[in-house]
Amino acid sequence: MAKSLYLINPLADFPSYFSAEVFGAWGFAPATSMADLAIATVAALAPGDFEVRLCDENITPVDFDVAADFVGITGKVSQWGRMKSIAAEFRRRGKTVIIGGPYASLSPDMVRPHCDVLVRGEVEDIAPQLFADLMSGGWQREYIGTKVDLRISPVPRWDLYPNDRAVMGTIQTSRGCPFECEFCDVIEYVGRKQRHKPVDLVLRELDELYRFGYRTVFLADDNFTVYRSRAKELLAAIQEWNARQTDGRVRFTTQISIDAASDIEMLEMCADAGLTHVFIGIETPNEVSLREAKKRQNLKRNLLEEIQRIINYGISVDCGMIVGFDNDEVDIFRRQYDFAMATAVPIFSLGALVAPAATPLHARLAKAGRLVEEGAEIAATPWSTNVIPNKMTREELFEGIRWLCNSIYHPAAFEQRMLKLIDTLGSTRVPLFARQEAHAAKPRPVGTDGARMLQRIRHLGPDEESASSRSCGAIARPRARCSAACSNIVRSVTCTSAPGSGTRPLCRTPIRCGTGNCLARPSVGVLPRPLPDHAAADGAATAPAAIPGSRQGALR
Ligand code: B12
Ligand code: SF4
Repeated sequence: MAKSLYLINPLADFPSYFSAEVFGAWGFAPATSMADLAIATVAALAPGDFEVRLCDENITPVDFDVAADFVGITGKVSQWGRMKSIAAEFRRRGKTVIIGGPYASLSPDMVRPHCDVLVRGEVEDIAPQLFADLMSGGWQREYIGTKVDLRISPVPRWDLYPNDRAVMGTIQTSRGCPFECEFCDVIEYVGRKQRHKPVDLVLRELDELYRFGYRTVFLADDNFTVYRSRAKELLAAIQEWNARQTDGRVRFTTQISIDAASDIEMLEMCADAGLTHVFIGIETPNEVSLREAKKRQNLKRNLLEEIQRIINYGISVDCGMIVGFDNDEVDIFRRQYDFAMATAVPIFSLGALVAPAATPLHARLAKAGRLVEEGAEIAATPWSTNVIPNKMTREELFEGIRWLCNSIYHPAAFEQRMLKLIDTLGSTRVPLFARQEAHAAKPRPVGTDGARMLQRIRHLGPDEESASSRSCGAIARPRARCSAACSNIVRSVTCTSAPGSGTRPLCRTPIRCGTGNCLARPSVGVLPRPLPDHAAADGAATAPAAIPGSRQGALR
């Protein structure tokens, strides 16, 4: 007899740079920024005699009355609170709960008591056994997967997913990263030896996403460009694929490391294929901290120049920014601010150094007695950390982050970086992709909502109005080739609660942070010690002129 499986991607425990709570908060239907690949992939591994239903809780509520034999839950550390409560409710109702995914794999001891079946690691090769056991009723308490050969990857079941409410489709073309950043759990989870999906399989997945209406796709790789020859082979195939599409072309976004900037052919091929946006873990301009973190690939290079080179070739950049390394002094907040303002990068995903459970950093700090008692889960909370910093107090760290975040996301500061991006994107070379763009696809509802949000930003206040209208005006100028600006502006309105405040928002935008306070105009955060001459804590309206050393005044 057929069995049924209900697979859930739970809501995150808090908003993040990557989530899309802003849709719901502004009265649009809920949405997610990226379609969840984990549940769509596990669904594809289930044999035909399993009836599978998917629930991405970012889009639809969990149906606790579902008539399913098994409930499967995925999740990252940021979803652990919600994973636990969903599992508890289904178990209370007598369902058999299976938990897998990154968090279950990296923190199995935390997860084990909360499920009936724990699945650790990648499952493609153990899926036949797992599902056969579930079918026969003789399942084990725990399954451990291996580092699989991606040739056996199934095409995800996007036919079961609510595609209309996901901004981007998702494809993982490789797993693993050869670098060894001390704080990174990627290499613990999927390894340092990068494994690659065959090109024809990637194209089949692309066909499928295209069929479901996606015209923006996130390549969910840890480091897309690090194996140069393989990346170029795939890019050539993607470019050809994209040129063949008759109902609008696809834009891609992915994660790369900064070393890609020194390979001009790589930049040209990325941009020509339609890669319009990348995330790069820049982390810090403090070289001593980069060395401490074993972030070798960021050393001995001019980071500002290399970021700008990528932009000049037509690819906009988001940067990861970390403060609180052992070698960071309290002047780091100001140094990071100056660094950010010297770039044409609107979005920085900023956070304190955290020590995820399975990392070398966690082991080193545990040995030194420098982890706070709450454990690694605190690491997933925005503006918090499980690390006891070396050269500042935790209070100084949180105050500093708060100042830094308020400063780089002040509308005038954001505007300055955005205008620079619009002005320089593609200034060295206009990508083939941009030159070829002939036909537009039919707008998707989630995209139309994004455009409406863009229009509303100007009503938040005079600074937002200025930032929004100058940026939009600049995009409209013939010189501008900025395809990324609009989505950057919309993403800037996603924010999180301020450190230590519990309820106060960091920026002036209404988002779902659970407080309802976001519509009030908050004040700029408490200042870190190294900046005594900064604007008074309640001086939000005058902040642009008050940010020491900034050139924002010139924009007004
Ligand atoms: C793409 C990606 C993202 C995308 C997600 C896109 C999407 N919607 O799918 C974005 C950019 C949104 C993202 C965000 C974050 N991410 Co991320 N992300 C990744 C990345 C690079 C790939 C994940 C992926 O798509 N894998 C493909 C799917 C098919 O595989 P999988 O999820 O690994 O699952 C496999 C198995 O675990 C198993 N499985 C999974 N679930 C289940 C469930 C059941 C029931 C079963 C049986 C099996 C099973 O089957 C799959 C196939 O083998 C990984 C690193 C990596 N290489 O894994 C990090 C990673 C998962 N992310 C991580 C983190 C920390 C985050 C953030 C918290 C970062 C932050 N500080 O904000 C946020 C969280 C956002 C949120 N909503 O809560 C950590 C998780 C660590 C942990 N202990 O949980 C990872 C491992 C690495 C890292 N440090 O970035 N991420
Ligand atoms: S480059 Fe990125 S994915 Fe690779 S080890 Fe460093 S942080 Fe992890």
